[in-house]
Amino acid sequence: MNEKTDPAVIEPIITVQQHILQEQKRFPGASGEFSWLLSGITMATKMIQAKVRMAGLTDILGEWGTINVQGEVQQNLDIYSNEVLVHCLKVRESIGVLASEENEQAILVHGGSENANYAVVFDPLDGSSNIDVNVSVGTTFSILRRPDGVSLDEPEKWVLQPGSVQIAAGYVVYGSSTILVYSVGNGVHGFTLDPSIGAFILSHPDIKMPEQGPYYSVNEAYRDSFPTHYRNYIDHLRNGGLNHKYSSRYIGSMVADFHRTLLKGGVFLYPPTESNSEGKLRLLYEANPIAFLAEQAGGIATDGTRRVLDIQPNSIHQRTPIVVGSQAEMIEFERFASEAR
Ligand code: AHM
Ligand code: MG
Repeated sequence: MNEKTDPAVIEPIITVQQHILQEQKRFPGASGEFSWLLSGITMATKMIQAKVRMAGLTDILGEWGTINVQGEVQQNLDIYSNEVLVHCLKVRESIGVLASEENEQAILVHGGSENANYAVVFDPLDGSSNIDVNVSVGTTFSILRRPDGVSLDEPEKWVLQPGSVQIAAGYVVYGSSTILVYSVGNGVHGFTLDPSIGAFILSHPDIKMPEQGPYYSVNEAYRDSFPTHYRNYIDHLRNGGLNHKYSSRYIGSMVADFHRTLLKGGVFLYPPTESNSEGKLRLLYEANPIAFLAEQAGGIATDGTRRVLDIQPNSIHQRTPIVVGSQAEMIEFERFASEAR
């Protein structure tokens, strides 16, 4: 006979809100404002995932890019995701500046409020060219504090800070499930959205990147235009130079490629190429969040010569090459890079 479960016994769960409230005790004086800020991100990403899950249906029904009943043009998912994030974040008193991949300039919000002490920088829908074919996409975000002495009417200065001063960073991957991964500089924690209750539940506490992994991840179509030491490094991994012969995985959605690298170990690269010496990925809202998470999980992230988090940005949409991954692969990469110097 099957054992009956006691209906009065509820399995303990930790929601992301509970977790954030706990974590913010690390910020003296934050008194709830930080958890309120992050709840803007969780709210927005729940709305984005709901739309992402409907992408195929809205295509079939022909509503995409057409005029809706209110006479408004239906927006594509990139723009929708951006607007949702701006909408959910601009009402948070603690946020003074928003900067997005979708907006040329940083946006000043709550311009007059002295309580506005944080800037949020984000890529609302990374990898969105994959949407049409049902491949994972994601949202990345980085949170910075207003630097001392910078006024409310200098929004660029709020965000042009090196990644090492991020006070929090994370991403949401809209994959086979929706997972939020974040860090406030106290380890990396992952939460899976339970769609039946609409809450992100702690599913991956204190993630540590394996010391070494099975995969390298790079767009090999550009191989011939990578610098020689990148080509040699990839050959080395493939040929068993680092204890085993590597397999490759490349989705073309940075968030998904990084998420796999975080959980399984290995290395993800977006190198410089002959035509793009700075690679493709953006420093502030793509490279910095994943570099922060990688380091918090015991990994390493470089631009090929220096720590990603030490780069002083000059412009909001600046690009950077990136190599990020587990200790073993990154130490080996550094050996190849230093021999090339
Ligand atoms: P996007 O922000 O326009 O979506 O571009 C970034 C994406 C990343 O998710 C991914 O790592 C990269 O572009 C893939 O680029 P490529 O097709 O050159 O390999
Ligand atoms: Mg992007």
